[in-house]
Amino acid sequence: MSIERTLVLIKPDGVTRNLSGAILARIEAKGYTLAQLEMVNATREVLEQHYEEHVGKPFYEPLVEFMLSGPVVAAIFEGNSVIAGFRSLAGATDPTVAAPGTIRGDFGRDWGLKVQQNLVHGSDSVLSAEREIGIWFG
Ligand code: RTP
Ligand code: MG
Repeated sequence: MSIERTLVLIKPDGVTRNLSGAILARIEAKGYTLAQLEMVNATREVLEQHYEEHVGKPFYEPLVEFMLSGPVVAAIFEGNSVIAGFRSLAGATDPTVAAPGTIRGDFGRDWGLKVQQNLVHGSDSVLSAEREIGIWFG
């Protein structure tokens, strides 16, 4: 057993398309427990910290602009191996190849947009989860 915490973000595409409830329900249905939940208008400062590993990549600026385009739902979920488990539920980064049944495979968009509008973010390691939870929840 490895009880972990992960940071989940529902990106502006998920919020504006009224998918927040459906996405949270899928995560809870898999057995993960909601520990904290907040709706926020992200600031550029927060996004610069959150996406610091991507600074300089071609999609970085469009990604930050996209994340500033509307409210974001930030959540902490807890559970056994929730970090890998949530990423598996989210599916591949590119919605075009994300498997059907995953959040991104079922709902995500990559139709010639500047950045993949793939609905959710999930931390990718124990270290990034703690770092990202600190950024979004202090
Ligand atoms: P995330 O961090 O959002 O959970 O997604 P990820 O690990 O699957 O993907 P990552 O490589 O960390 O990229 C962060 C987000 O940047 C956008 N992106 N667009 N070539 C592109 O158009 C591109 N590449 C990345 C996506 O929104 C991705 O989730
Ligand atoms: Mg990532």
